[in-house]
Amino acid sequence: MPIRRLFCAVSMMCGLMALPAHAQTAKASLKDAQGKDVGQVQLTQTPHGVLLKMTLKGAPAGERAFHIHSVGKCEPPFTSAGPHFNPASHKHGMEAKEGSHAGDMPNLHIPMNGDLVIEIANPMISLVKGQPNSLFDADGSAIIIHAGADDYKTDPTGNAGDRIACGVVTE
Ligand SMILES: [Cu+2]
Repeated sequence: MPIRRLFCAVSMMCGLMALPAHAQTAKASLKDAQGKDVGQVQLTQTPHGVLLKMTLKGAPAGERAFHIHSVGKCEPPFTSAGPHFNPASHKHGMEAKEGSHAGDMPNLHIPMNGDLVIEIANPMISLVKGQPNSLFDADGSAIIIHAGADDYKTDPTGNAGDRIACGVVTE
């Protein structure tokens, strides 16, 4: 359609026009192994991946790994959530040449009072069902916080230690 093409050429509106009327969203409620609420994550689909906004309250202070894992099941000690979300079968870690997993994200630095709000864009994941990198695949997905920091290179775990909080990604 030539008119639309011309519109695209002269205006940023072209990309916006391709978006659905309502941006797709998802959420996850994080709980620790005792079932205590630790925080909430809001996920919003963008044209360039997914924006995650996480609000932690009373979380354990320290430097901690923050990942998306491949199974939407959070039964303590949260091994039920499976390995990192990795639909492209890459190696772990943003420092790995053959990396990284779609579920790899930067470490959290939780302050002494345990309260933290962060926003992070993950360009490697999608909320759109049917996409190869969709969090809503057959077995779902979960967001995990670990006891230790991710070293950004040890395959496949980042040497991040135990899983201390988990939240299933839901619509
Ligand atoms: Cu993890």
